Amino acid sequence: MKKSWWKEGIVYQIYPRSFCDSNGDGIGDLRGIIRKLDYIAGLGVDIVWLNPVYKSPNADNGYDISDYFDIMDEFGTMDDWETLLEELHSRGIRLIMDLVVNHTSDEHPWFIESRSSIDNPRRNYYIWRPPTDKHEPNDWQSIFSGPAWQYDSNTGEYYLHLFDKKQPDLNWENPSLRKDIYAMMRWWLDKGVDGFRMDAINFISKVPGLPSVGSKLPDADRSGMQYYINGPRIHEFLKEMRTEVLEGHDILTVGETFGVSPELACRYTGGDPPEIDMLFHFELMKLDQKTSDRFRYTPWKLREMKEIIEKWQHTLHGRGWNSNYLMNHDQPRAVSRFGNDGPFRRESAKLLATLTLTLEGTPYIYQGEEIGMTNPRFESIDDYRDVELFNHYREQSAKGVPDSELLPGYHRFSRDNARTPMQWDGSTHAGFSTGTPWMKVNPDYSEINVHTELSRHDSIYEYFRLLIKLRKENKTLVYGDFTLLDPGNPRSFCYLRRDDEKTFLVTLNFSAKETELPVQTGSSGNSDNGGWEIKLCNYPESGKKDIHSLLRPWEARVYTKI
Ligand code: TEU
Ligand code: CA
Repeated sequence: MKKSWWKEGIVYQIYPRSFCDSNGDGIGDLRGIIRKLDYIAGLGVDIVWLNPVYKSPNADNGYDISDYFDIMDEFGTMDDWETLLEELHSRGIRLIMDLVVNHTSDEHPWFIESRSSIDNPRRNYYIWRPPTDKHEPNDWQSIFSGPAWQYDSNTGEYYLHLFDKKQPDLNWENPSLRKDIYAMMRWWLDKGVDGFRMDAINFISKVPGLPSVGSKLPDADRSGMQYYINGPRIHEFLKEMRTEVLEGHDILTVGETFGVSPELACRYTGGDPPEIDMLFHFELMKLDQKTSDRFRYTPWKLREMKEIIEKWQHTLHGRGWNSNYLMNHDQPRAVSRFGNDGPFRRESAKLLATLTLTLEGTPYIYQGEEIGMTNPRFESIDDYRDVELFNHYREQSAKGVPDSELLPGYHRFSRDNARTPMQWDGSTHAGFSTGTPWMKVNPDYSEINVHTELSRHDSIYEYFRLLIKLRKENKTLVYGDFTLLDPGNPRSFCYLRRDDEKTFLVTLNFSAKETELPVQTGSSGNSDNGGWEIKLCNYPESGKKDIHSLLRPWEARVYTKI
């Protein structure tokens, strides 16, 4: 297997709007990030991924770009961005930028021209269709609720928007559009960026003719997704991007790809060179969300989580490359979702970190994960900020669904769960801003914040640091193979990571009950430890001398074979 820095590296994701506000306007910014670089570097991460910082009217917090070549006013200037890049590089940290090229803002000059007349040269930069029987051209549904088409009275046609109506989809069938996108990517590479996280990248090729779903399919399939996910020309476009832009650059590319199987992931990430280096799949994110209703909870079992992880670890081993994440800016807080944000918050936050950082594939840590931040439970819809939620709310309340029925779903699944301001200390607004934050701080900030965390010798932050160090010092944890132990066990998740040199054993108790280990690792007071030496444990007495045969509630341990 080919080795590389982006396989061995660890990524820290920053959502700039919510990270740190340097000038008191309530919005996080680039200067704020620069202030916190030693904090980030202290974790031992090597790569920072920034969510979009380009000019944007912020219908979807920067995922609606109006100028690819400039920085959003609220976040600062291009000079600030250059300083950030320099300061990261001087600490040995690389920077990857979000690349949003499935759509732009409707305020992008291309779209303004495109909508101006049917024969404008930019008309075909977007996807326009005349009405069908005075209605939408087809029955596709927007990912953010409602039809995926918006009527424009100026020319009497509809344009396609898979996301909000302020995010018109670009027409990748048009070679001039592709040329302009590639030129923009080269421009950022010339500025020194170290890679791209490609937003919704497997949505860019739509099935020609844009067929309607029709009424035959069951409800879950009515979105039209089957006509644009991994569409007919996706591999061709990515290969073209590789030749036109990426070739000759030593960078990291990661695709955000909803609806990809492990086999397909091998096709995307397995070539030489690969189409994209790695991708984010959504199978774990669907564990507790199995219906087409984004805000409906479905119970999940640990066994299912183990099956998914095992399948991805096995299928991609030697044939592609994984990326591992338990949350990001679109997902609930991992500790509230997969852990225990009550009495075992600290233990379970560390346990989840152990999982992310001991699998094959590149690990991604999202801001606040390293201090165990939790989902807020806002009591009023007005406290939320996300366009996805508001569009859903508008649709549902128009149908007469009361707030009290909608709030539990929002508490659990709103993307704003991950977007509340970073909790730096116990002062007003958690030290995020001296002004009024753009979104309320989670009320638990007086207990959960960086300052309190760093003052403890057993902090979650420190545990992340130790795990990262362990991974860096042991390439077995990066490249080794994966064997699941005791797959049917409903409470524990245990596995081996192995190569020619070393074997690691990871044991995770995903429950508040004591659980037996599937492997003989010796017991308290017993010198026969089965040849296992403990390297890391999320309980204070680190277990070095005292090796229990039972895993305590939410206990995580990493052993190595001696
Ligand atoms: O997300 C794309 C996407 O399809 C999902 O993550 C979707 O947001 C999720 O299933 C919830 O419905 C990306 C970005 O990560 C997201 O923040 C943007 O809003 C979206 O693209 C549009 O650019
Ligand atoms: Ca600010």
